[in-house]
Amino acid sequence: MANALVTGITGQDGSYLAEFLLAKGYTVYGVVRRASTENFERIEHIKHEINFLQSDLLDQLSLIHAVEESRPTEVYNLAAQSFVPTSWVQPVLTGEFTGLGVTKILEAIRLVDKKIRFYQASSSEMFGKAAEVPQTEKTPFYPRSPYGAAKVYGHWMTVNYRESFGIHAASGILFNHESPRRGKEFVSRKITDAVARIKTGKLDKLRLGNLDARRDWGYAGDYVRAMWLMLQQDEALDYVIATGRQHTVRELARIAFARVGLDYERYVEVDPKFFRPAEVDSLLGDCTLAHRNLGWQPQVSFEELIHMMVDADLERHQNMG
Ligand code: NDP
Ligand code: GDR
Repeated sequence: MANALVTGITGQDGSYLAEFLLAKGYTVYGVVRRASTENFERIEHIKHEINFLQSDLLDQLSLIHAVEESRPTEVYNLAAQSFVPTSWVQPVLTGEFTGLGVTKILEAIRLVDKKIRFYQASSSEMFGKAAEVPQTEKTPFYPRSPYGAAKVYGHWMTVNYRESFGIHAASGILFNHESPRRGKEFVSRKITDAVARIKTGKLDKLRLGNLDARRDWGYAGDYVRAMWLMLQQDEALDYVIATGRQHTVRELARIAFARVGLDYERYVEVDPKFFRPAEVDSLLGDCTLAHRNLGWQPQVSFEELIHMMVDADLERHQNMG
């Protein structure tokens, strides 16, 4: 059966993709970087089924070794410094992980075996100050953060290795996707975790930034299926993956608080500390191409997603006592 190599396997998407690939019968190899404390919370339940390889996006040789050792038919590059605000604090490091890291993996593939199929985790943040609504594969990029700019570079390198060396390299332009495994600094999880803490008497107020920002939010479990589908096609292309529906942060908060019978207006406060130097006000994706070519469409609605996240956080906080 096929081998798959996944970078970013300890992250939200990596954990869902690993589950998905294992269920399909793949032998899964996961790139992990050494930490003083093991960071396997999201993959605890499947870690005995994964072959871990120590490597880092900053370290070219370790990536070549990872590809040589795993002999994959498919490589999924999910690793990145993925939190937009941190990219203003550490712009150079973000460029090295999120941008140049892509080239390092592509080089490893080119050296070891050009027949390996490659998936790059591109992002709707590349559209930034969006030139049109909704955004498609043809919408020009206008990134608004060092993170977005680094993703644009990684995206174009993926296209270039496809066109220059004939590598089956696909770039998934994924819009925001969330789950109970989302990092707690991202707005959806920050809200659902706070709802659970407020409900269990551990927190009084929730401080947020721009409540009017609009995003096209989907469920991570649906989105990893799209990644895999892209690598099963005869021709590698770029695909927008989105729900085609948009909500504000305010609506997200309202639905999350309402799930436990609370009114968000009593608990949410705006704190300018969370405003960004340049905001991406509005993103909305059009996934017609993915629907047509991949037969992909999202299965979990926005409300179901937020309810799922609130329920999981509430259960966790109740069990913690
Ligand atoms: P997470 O932040 O949850 O996970 C990021 C992963 O990257 C972690 O496993 C992390 O490892 C790893 N990583 C970071 N730096 C390095 C490095 N130098 N070397 C090796 N591994 C590293 O992100 P998500 O799962 O949410 O996202 C997956 C990918 O998809 C990212 O590239 C993200 O930018 C992109 N994306 C995400 C979207 C979303 O809405 N979730 C939308 C569009 C794109 P560690 O555990 O050691 O920190
Ligand atoms: P984003 O996700 O920047 O879109 O990037 P995030 O959840 O951080 O922000 C979404 C929107 O919410 C607004 N916002 C807040 N955001 C955070 N984190 N904390 C707050 O308190 C807060 N208040 C309001 C933000 O200003 C923003 O407009 C995510 C990441 O997963 C990227 O890696 C990925 O590429 C994109 O989604 C698509």
